[in-house]
Amino acid sequence: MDVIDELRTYREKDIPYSRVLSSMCTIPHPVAVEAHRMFIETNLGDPGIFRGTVELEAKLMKLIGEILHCKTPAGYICSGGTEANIQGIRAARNVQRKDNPNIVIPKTAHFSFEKIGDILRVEIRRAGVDEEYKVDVGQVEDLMDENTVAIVGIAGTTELGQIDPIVELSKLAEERQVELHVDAAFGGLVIPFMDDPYPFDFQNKGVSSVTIDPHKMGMATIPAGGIIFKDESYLRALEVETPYLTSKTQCTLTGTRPGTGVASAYAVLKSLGFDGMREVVKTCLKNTRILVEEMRALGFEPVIEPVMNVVSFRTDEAERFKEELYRMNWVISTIREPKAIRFVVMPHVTEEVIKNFISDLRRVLRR
Ligand code: 0PR
Repeated sequence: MDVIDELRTYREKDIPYSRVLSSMCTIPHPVAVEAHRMFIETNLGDPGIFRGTVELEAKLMKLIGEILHCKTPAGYICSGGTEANIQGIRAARNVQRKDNPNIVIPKTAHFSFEKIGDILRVEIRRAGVDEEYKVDVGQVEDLMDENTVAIVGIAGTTELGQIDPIVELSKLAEERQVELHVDAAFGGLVIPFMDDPYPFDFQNKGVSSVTIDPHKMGMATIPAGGIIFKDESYLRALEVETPYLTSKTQCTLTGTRPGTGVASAYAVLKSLGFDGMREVVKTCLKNTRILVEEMRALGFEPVIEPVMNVVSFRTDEAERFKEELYRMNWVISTIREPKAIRFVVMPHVTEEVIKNFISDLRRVLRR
């Protein structure tokens, strides 16, 4: 058997996206695939060699800066939201210079913050949420002290797609002179393309950094996460010297770093344009409504009325549903609090996929 045939046998065991209702990743846009191929051997870890790719990344940063209302964006494309969050908090820690640093995050934050506490030796304090699962700003304030270096807000929580009150968090960050990191890994490429978007970004003066991942709703190829700071000074706080490279310093977490994410993210944003992105988001939101209607007809209620294309439905039998559906080759997920089954209505989750899923869910319910 030739090695490609061998690879194929393994790849065929993977579940196709048309059966995956729990992923924040999706089938990359065709233009992203083409861009990825063109940049497949690029390494932004040695920028003096790949100077065209470096230029393209700078252009992409400007474009993302435009989306996030930032005139002086400074950042880069990284391995994903986890690395972006690490770098956001690392920069905050380094610019604030406090002896026993702590950060205050919402209870609903992504598990990447667990890793951050461990790697950065920053104490993680968790604030509770209100009845709509938005962080309670009063609790954030109560948890802050003289060693707090940053507070965190989420624009599109992993489990419910909720948006924290970033406007209030920003005022608090300004008042207390700490950094505000916004985790918009998912929502960063959804909210700006919605009607009447919530101001979650650098429009708020207190926002220091934003995580925004093209490999989620940006339909770029994996890996393509994004960390954007409000200005260069935060990148400088991450710098190390690189004695034998074409550059003198490096502020990224990884050394060798693919240019494919830069090219694929740029290709999608540029070829679809903001209008094209609005269409993609509109379709995902429409399909989310269809899913909610179908689920309501089966007796399921969403935990919150969906804000974006993430929706969870309360049920005490979440684990059973997840397992039985997985046996039927459907992938859904469950959340921590309350007991619920969770869906992410990505571009690959079409109306037809939803209809197929609902008909199989009916079979599970009849058992
Ligand atoms: N911040 C938020 C708000 C996230 O939702 C995620 C990932 C991250 C940060 C971390 O991003 P990376 O995974 O890119 O480092 N949220 C999804 C999750 O953990 C990621 C995911 C993607 C999960 C595809 C499953 C999957 O099939 O649920």
